[in-house]
Amino acid sequence: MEYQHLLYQVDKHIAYITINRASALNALNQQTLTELEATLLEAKKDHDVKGIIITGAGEKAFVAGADIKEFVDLSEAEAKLLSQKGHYIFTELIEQSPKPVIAAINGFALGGGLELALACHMRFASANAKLGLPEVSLGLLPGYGGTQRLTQLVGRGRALQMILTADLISAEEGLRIGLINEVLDAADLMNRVEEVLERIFSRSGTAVTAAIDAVNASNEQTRDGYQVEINHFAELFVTRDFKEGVDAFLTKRKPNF
Ligand code: CO8
Repeated sequence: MEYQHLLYQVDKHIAYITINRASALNALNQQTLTELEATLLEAKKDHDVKGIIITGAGEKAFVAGADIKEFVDLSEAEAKLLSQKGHYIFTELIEQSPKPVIAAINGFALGGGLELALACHMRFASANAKLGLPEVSLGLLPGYGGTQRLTQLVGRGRALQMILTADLISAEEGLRIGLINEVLDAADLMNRVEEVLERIFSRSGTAVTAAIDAVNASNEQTRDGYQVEINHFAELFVTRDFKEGVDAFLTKRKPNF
């Protein structure tokens, strides 16, 4: 399928979703959000896809936020609908994806762009990346989950400092405060993310999915994360992957999941 603002391709079990609006530093307009939803659904149902990388086209930006130019004429009701649409995509299709989703942050990740990265399971950044939630400088606050997910990742004090000052931080600072998993030279970014995914693919897919769900439950009010972990742990005992993993360990060979 052809997309106007996204590139989508699958290679070696990885779905690559590249936000491609270089003229607006890959800002997420409504059309891009709709296309993001479509590609995520495509990746979800494709049995060949085992993991997803989200990145931005070009060398300057991952995603420089929601498209500010589209905000001008939005009513309160329309703003709410748009925020809800973003929440649905970021929470249900990215954070709750049974397949690992990694953000390869290749430049500016601002506002809704950083919120997109925050919804991913991991964030790897190039050394030139700049991160921030500058919404209060526009008279807004983060509207795609940033107030919650940034707080969960870096703690209340640091989240409030970033959100209230609207200041941008470097990738290195992001690494220091736990927002970024690893910082890499731009030329090495994609290779490293692919390497991490390949490592995950060598593990039990069933167990990986269960682990994502159990970790997600730690931040949910409607589920007891400890109970979710206990349930998944017990369920995994009857899977083929578990029998294979234990047998491989006992017979000193590599597992074949
Ligand atoms: N929206 C629309 N256009 C953008 C955006 C954006 N977020 N960011 C950059 N652009 C456009 C610029 O307008 C410019 O277009 P043009 O050439 O037509 O004037 C082009 O991209 C290049 O940008 P600059 O010339 O500004 O490039 P610089 O290198 O000088 O600056 C910056 C780069 C610092 C990234 C600067 O572009 C910037 O500050 N951008 C805005 C960043 C921002 O404030 N992002 C947060 C937006 S708000 C948000 O994300 C809310 C999320 C919650 C949504 C809830 C839905 C209801």
